[in-house]
Amino acid sequence: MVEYKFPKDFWWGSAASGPQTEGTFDGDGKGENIWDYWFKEAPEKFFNQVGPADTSQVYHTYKEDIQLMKETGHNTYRHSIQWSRLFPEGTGEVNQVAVAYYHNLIDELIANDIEPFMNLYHFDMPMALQEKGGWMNRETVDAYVHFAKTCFELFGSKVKKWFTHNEPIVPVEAGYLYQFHYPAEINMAHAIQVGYHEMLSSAKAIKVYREMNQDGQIGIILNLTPSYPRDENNPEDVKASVIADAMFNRSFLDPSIKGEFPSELVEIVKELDMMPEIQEDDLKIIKENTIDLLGINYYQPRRVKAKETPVDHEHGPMPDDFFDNYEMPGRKMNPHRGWEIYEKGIYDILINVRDNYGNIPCYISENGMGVEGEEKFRNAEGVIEDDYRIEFVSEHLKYVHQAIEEGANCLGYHMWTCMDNWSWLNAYKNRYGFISVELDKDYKRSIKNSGRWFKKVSDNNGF
Ligand code: BGP
Repeated sequence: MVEYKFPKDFWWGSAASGPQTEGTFDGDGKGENIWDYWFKEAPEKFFNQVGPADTSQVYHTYKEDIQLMKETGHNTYRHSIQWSRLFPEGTGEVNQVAVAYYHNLIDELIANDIEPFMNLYHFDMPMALQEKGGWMNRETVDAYVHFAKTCFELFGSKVKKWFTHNEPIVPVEAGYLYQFHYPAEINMAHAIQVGYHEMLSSAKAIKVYREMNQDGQIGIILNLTPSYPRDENNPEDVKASVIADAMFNRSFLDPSIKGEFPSELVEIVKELDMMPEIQEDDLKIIKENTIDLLGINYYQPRRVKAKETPVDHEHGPMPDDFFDNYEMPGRKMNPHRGWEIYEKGIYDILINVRDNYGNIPCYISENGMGVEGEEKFRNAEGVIEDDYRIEFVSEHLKYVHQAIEEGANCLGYHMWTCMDNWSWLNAYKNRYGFISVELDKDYKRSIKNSGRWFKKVSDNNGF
């Protein structure tokens, strides 16, 4: 019996990105991006020294992989177009081999009744642009808009769901505050400028998309970390959680949907004297070009308490000058990734979007559980028995279902991810896929228990 039935035409599938799955760093004319470069310069930073060229090789195996997507119940799939594959230098000449590749991928998905969702930026700055400052440099916004326009021209007749960015807060915090993306700076003023340029680039790409009269939807994918205060009755804790929410969620959520940055955040940035460079018309462009569709990535909540001991950071201000993270006693953790598992967070996000963001169409664009050492769960038939992942997904889906019952406009669920893939500095450490990929066995694929389970969920439109 199907106890949790989802609305008709619900999107079932998974998400991945070009740089994490395709492999072949310089194959077929692909240019270098920041990951290819960083791995070359500092391989010791990457878990087991596995680099981005050595990932699931989907570039070569996409046809077989799409059959596996069918076997795991996908009716939709998100990928990203690698900027440095299409434009090896970030701008200039288009790589025609890449054009053919993405056409083939998209055609193969459509031929198999899997709707392609395409994202434009998934942390993969072409190195030629990074050398000129990357997102710090306003010219990168123009180069990005040109890249976006080229993608709409080339693939817009086939792809009807576009996303400007995946998790734009991540290049901000990882690249300019916490050093887990290149250029690994610690500089709050740069972080703010980078975030501003990303947001501007998103609005400008949306403007171009609408001017081209494309008949699809365009949105953005945000990783939302609902902020919970240690003590709801302590005004200082509540204030800390409001600030954390403004910094890490509303910084992109508000301008993407309401066309305006949150006033709490603007006040803080002004007090820090770190206002980004804003040109005439920028704010008008952001105001007028909001999204049609919101992708929500949800992994973990943020628990926050009032700042107790101020820290004098060597490199100037940091977000944690404004709040402390709080390790709530008894919280459930994913021991492999060190992230809290709090299933109700997904419901709280959907209800927040329903109540405070006009109930804009949205879907869960990533949710998943990274596990280290999954080989030990492989049974005699060669199948990984990842029942913990089935539990993780089903417990989250129950809350998605509840939110929909209560009126949330949630249209689908994509798990992170389809094939086990390469994940930035963590490389191949944590496995997330419905399908296992064995690097040392010539990238052999096998569907895990969770993939078989998901097929039934998709077929029944519920579970
Ligand atoms: C999200 C990213 C993905 C993926 C995932 C898992 O934030 O959009 O690209 O990496 O997180 O992250 P990790 O592999 O670091 O655990």
